[in-house]
Amino acid sequence: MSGLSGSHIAVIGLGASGLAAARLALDKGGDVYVSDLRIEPEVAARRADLRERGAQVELGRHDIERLAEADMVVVSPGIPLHAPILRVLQDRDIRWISEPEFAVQFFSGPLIAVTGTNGKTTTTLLLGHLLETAGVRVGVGGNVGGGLAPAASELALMVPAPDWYVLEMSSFQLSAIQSFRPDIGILTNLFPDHLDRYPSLEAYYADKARIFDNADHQSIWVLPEGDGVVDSLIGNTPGDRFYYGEDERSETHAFMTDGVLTLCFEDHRYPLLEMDDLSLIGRHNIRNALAASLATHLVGVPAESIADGLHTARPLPHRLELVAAHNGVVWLNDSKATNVAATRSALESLIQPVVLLLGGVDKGEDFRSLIPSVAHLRAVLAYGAAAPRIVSEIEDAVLVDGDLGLVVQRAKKLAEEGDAILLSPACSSFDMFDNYEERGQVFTALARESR
Ligand code: UMA
Repeated sequence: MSGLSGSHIAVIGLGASGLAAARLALDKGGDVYVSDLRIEPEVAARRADLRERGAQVELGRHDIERLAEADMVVVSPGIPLHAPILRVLQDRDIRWISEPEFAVQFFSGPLIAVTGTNGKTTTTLLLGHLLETAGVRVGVGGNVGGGLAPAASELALMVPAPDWYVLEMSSFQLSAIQSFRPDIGILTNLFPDHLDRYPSLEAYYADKARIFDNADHQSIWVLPEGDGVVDSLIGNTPGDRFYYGEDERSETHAFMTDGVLTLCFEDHRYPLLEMDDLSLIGRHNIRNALAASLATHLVGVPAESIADGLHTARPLPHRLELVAAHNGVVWLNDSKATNVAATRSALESLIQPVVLLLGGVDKGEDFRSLIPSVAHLRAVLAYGAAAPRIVSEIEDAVLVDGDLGLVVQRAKKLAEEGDAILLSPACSSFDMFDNYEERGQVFTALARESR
């Protein structure tokens, strides 16, 4: 764990990642320069905090000469490649790294990295819970956000240091790694997403595949069984592969059999938990639980302890979360579903008729691929910026021109006893909300007022 004294560290972006990276760099003795284009009070408050710790912080601009003279440039994941500042860095042949790449240099133990289009936060936090249940001291964080877990750099400051680190990695964070190498890597699934940021699906998948960059024969990979896209992405990457899936196959080490989540190693079966006893709703959460259980076993945790952890696992906010139930109607908040695949998973997990609330920022995805899953729909209510395209692509979808309150009123009128009213927007929330958490909180409040 080398110190940074005498090194000039530049950090671009003063959101959660930038703040964490700057604090870590200061803690290691670095000479830190942070810049962010925003000047709002929340960013100014972070500037004051960092200045007190000895950093130079500039808001409203990026000083390219300061960046050019830095020994290391750490870039926040939310800054897209086409951002002017990154174009200037490229023109000046100035390399940068992502915040987790910076952080892992100061990790003092083995690392499990979780990536994929959907389920990575649930899998990451469930994995942390299973390891903690087994008495493993674990540092969990990364892309998680939403106040659920810290950025990677904060884990590098934990005292005492954890035995294991678990990081959720987004494609944005993976796009700027160098030596990042997980001891165990989990790739949950791959579906189209972030098409508003990537020029093509292949470019998005290529960033996901960076998790394999520094693999060697000691690497361990936990993968969904029978996923052609994942298999094509991992190719002949070195390391041992362990598969999970709902069905028992010759090569699966974690699967469902007779409704019981089960591990199988060297032909020995370890039953873990009845599916109905898992508090996380939906088939996709069964898969997430199988992935987390398999990785936990590969750390060396016995099946009995994994079973205890699964038993006490609790659902996460905004992920198919039951937030209200009255007059025979259940209200489900799936606000974290910011792409079509996530919404499809939610619909496939429900058996009752559904009033589906869809809409938000149009990220360019094809809503028609929802149609096979909309068979048991009472109604589809489309709102927000993407609504016109949703209505054009999904027959019988109704455009509701107004805020979420208006949409909820319409949903309440349409729902019948035994139905579910599901907010699973398949879009980002930024046209009406600060983030998916706020969208979920507003929906939850509206649901609870709708007695
Ligand atoms: N900025 C500049 N110059 C620019 C552009 C932006 O200074 O040219 C500044 C902005 O003003 C802003 C900051 O850079 O202050 C942007 O930082 P950010 O968007 O990376 O925000 P963070 O708070 O650091 O959050 C990021 C992740 N956000 C994104 O990847 C968009 C958070 O994931 C993550 O929790 C956090 O780092 C900690 O690691 C959120 C997310 O939505 C949950 N992730 C996406 C997803 O999960 O789908 C990838």
